Amino acid sequence: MTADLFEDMDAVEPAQQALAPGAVLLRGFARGNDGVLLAALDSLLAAAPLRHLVTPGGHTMSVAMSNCGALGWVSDRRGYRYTAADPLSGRPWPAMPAVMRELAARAAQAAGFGGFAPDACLVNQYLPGSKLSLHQDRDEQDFSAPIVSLSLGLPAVFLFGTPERSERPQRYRLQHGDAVVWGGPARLAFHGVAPLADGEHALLGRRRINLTFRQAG
Ligand code: MD3
Ligand code: FE
Repeated sequence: MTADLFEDMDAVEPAQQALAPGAVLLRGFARGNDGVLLAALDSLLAAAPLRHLVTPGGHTMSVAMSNCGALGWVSDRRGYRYTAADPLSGRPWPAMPAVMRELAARAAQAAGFGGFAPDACLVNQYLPGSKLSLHQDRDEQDFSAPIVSLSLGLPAVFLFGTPERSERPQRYRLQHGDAVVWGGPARLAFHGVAPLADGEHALLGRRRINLTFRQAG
């Protein structure tokens, strides 16, 4: 009886955890929509396949990336930027599926950021061993909008620092269905992902997908 009541409350309002001022973790926020999300993801990746981008320094990233929405984030020897067309195909990035846009807006709302209207969603795929070095996200026009991330598949250790690179980052385990909203003083924090541990996820197999929603333009 009591257990049922608490399950119902979780479904309506998932647990919120403040990681830092402006950074809110919504555990399991997208879990109930994972099937729809993965179907939408499959069709967008068929139009804009995952690929390993090269950094301006000439390193090939271990994370494979694609995008949907009006703008997509790309990197090459010339630098980092947002583009309206996929450089692989020359065509516009696939439209952002409504389920993704709406989940991102609802997560932002739950964290206190009303009116979030992302125009870019970066898709990151991690296989065992893939990692993302500490960095800031600063290629967007307006840092007053938050960034929303959704994690799917294998769990990852997320490294969360401060706007000063020198500060030692905190570590958080991000799991299937978790949403995190990064706004206000957290918006320019250094962050990264530790090398993905091997494992098997019931829906995604041996990989982790992270979606980051941005107001880029
Ligand atoms: C904190 N992605 O795509 S998501 C990225 O798990 C990126 O794939 C990671 O960092 C991933 O740029 C982390 C969490 C995240 C995203 C953006 C942030 C945390 C952030 C922007 C500012 C501060
Ligand atoms: Fe980032």
